[in-house]
This record gives sequence, C-alpha cells and structure tokens, in this order.
Amino acid sequence: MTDTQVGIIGAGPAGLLLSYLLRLEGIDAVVLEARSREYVEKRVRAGVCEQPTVELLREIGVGSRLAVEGLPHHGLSLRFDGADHRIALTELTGSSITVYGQQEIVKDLIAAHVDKGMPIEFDVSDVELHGLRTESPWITYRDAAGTARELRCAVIAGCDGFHGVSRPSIPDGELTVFDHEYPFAWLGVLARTPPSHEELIYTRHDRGFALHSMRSPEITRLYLQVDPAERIEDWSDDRIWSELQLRLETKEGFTLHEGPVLEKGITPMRSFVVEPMQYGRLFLAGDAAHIVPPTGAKGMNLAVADVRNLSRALTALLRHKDGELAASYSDRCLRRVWRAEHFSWYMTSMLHRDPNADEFQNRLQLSQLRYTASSSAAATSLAENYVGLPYE
Ligand code: RFL
Ligand code: PHB
Repeated sequence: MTDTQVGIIGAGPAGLLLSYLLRLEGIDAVVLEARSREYVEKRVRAGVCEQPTVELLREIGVGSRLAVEGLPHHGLSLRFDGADHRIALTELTGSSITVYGQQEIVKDLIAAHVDKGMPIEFDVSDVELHGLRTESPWITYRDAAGTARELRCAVIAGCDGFHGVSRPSIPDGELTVFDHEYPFAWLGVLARTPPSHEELIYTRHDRGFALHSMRSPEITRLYLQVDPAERIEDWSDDRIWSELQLRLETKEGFTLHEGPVLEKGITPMRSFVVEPMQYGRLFLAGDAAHIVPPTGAKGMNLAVADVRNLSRALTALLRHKDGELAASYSDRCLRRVWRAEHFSWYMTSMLHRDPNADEFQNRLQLSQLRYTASSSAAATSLAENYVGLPYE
C-alpha cells in the first residue's frame, strides 16, 4: 500500500508544475516543502519565460494571469562600445519571450493546487529518502507541527533545488558530476522605478557586466557583475546606483531611472550537471540536477522542460506499467540541459569581464560581440537559443 503515487520534494517551479501535470493525468502526488508558503511566494528569482514555457502554462490552464500581466518582448539589446545593438528575437525566429516573475508562476501554481484541493505540506523538516532501489520507496520527515511522518510512494521526484536532500541521497559513485565555477557573481537589485528602456539590456563594460531587466511598468530589476567575495553590506544603494550609471552609460546618452531599492542580494555563478538524473525510483528535476549561470535566462525554463518529460514518463510507468519513457528520462532531459549549459556559458563568457583574462581574450570577446550584432546568422543562433528551442 502506498500513501501517494508520487512523493515530490520541493515546491519550486519544478515540484509544483510536476504535481499539477500529474494531476491532469489522474496521478496523485504530495508536495513536501521546507519553507513556508509566504517565503516561496516572495522569493525573487527568474524573470524570463521562454516561448515553450509560456505555451505549456497556457495549455494546462495556469497561464491566464501570465497572459494579462506578463510583458511580451520581441527583442533584446547587447550594449557594448557605448552603444546598443538590438537582437530582433521575433524577426529572426518567429518567437518571443515573456517577462513574468518566477514567484508569480509559483503563486499561480499554488493557487491552482489550493483551488483543486491538491496537497502541499509547507514548513517540513528532517526530510530523508529511503528504499530508492525498491518499487516502494518512502520519505520520512517532520511536519509543520514537528510530528514525525512517513510517506510511502511508488516514485520520488527530487525537485528540491541545488541545496536539497535528494541528490545527496544517491550513493557516492553513482553520479558523474560536471562542475564549473566562474570568477564572478551577480548582485541583483529590485527597485521601485519604471524600466529605463522597453527591452532587456545585456551590457559588456570594462568595469564588468550589467543587466537591465524589469518586472512590471513600475518595477525594474537590475544586476551587476561583482567579485564572489563581495558582501552585500558593503553595497549601499548609492554605490549600486552609481556603478549601474557608469556601466550602462552610452555615447548617445542614456537615462537610468533610480528609485527605492526593494531588495538586493549576491548570487555566485556556476555551471553544474549530474548524470544520470535518475537513481532507481528517484528522479531528479530542475536545479536539483543542474545549474546554469543566469546570463542565458535558462534555469527555470529547464526545470519546466524536465518536469514535462517526467510527467509523461511517470504517466506511462504508473498508469500503463510501461517503463520505457522512465528509462530514457535522463537522456532526453540531458540533451536540452547540455544545449542550455553551452548557451549559458557562451552568453556569460561573451559579456562578463574575466579578472584573469589577458588583452588577447578581451579582444576576442569584443570581436564575438561585434560579429553577433552584425551577422544575421550569429544573431539568429543567439535568438533561437534565447527564445527556447522547441521540445523534442
Ligand atoms: P527551486 O526554485 O530552487 O525550488 C526548490 C524548492 O525545494 C525546497 N527545498 C526543500 N523542500 C523540502 N525538503 C528539503 N530538504 C528541501 N530543500 C530545498 C526549496 O525551499 C525550494 O522551494 O528549484 P526548481 O524548482 O528546480 O527551479 C529552478 C529555478 O528556481 C532556477 O533555475 C531559476 O531561478 C534560475 N534563474 C533563472 N531562470 C530562468 O529560466 N530565467 C531567468 O531569467 C532566471 N534568472 C535565476 C535568475 C536564478 C537566480 N538566482 C537567484 C539563483 C536570476 C537569478 C538571480
Ligand atoms: C531577470 O529579469 O531576473 C533576468 C533577466 C534575464 C536574465 C536573468 C535574469 O538573463
């Protein structure tokens, strides 16, 4: 006897969307989340949804607020040599992206769960995974009241992000790890001020990378490349604004609107993949299995693509006793993952100031930027990766 068919660890985009997709197939799941509902609904992270992500959310009926409040974008700007070079995403690919905060997707998915009476347990602790190589694995944990619980399932989905417990539950030697750290981090700022430009601006400057993004007509999102050893306490709002002004300056003159800083934080950058994304009856999805630096805006979109594959694989396995898709789940995901890993590394390398680079490498970087901005073949390659390659 099982308590539920799929035990899902983590109520981020991966865990919530998986639970919802499974429900549409008539498969029941329980989501266990370490944080509170309020915390996960407020966590500021991704902003860019690829076209395939937007279409999937719309198809399953959780895209109505996204359709109204999401900001469709048909181009982006590469800013270097003190000028803008527009990449016309839609003209080049026929597709677009939508700016809509990750926490808004999380809120929409939680609301859909509540609406349908689907179980999410927040504030759980001491989560441990057991019996992963059996056909009836189980999860032990403490609920919000501190009571010890056990959840027996047919499958466990590890959707608990990079710092979760699922991946470390796999015995040593079973996974191959690919890890790459970058000699810089991002300082992210959310500010109450209207965007200063209608599109995203990815800036390469001698002082380091800067990004202008947004959340709404009133809220701007900005990022600065900083040393990973920097402490947020040393970055006053004034210091942040003056650094942004310097890096976003153009020869023609650019006005960056300043305003109250609502939130700020520093995130290190890394690329990380484990292979395979499965061990027995444990399937990993999203950041639990792979991380990309945010310059390509791919992390959340990859999480969505993973759970789309996983819901299909688990439907075949649990409803039709057909394990073929489950056996090929990892390979299918990893093809898209590695494409996104390469694209994210390429965007990161092209736009950041590497403290260890010599003048030769700096010249190569500028040459790559100028080529991307002037060749429609190079611009199309960037654009088709950015808007999201079609699902296999
Ligand atoms: P999440 O979102 O980290 O969710 C994992 C959930 O698991 C919970 N958890 C546990 N629950 C129970 N027991 C445990 N032991 C647990 N341990 C952890 C956590 O509390 C959490 O709720 O992973 P998921 O679902 O795989 O989603 C991945 C995305 O969050 C991530 O890839 C993106 O945010 C990355 N990202 C971006 N992705 C994009 O597609 N487009 C973007 O524009 C974009 N910009 C960004 C980003 C990430 C950023 N940061 C802060 C890392 C910008 C930034 C600055
Ligand atoms: C964001 O708006 O948070 C954002 C936009 C583009 C990125 C990363 C983050 O590449």
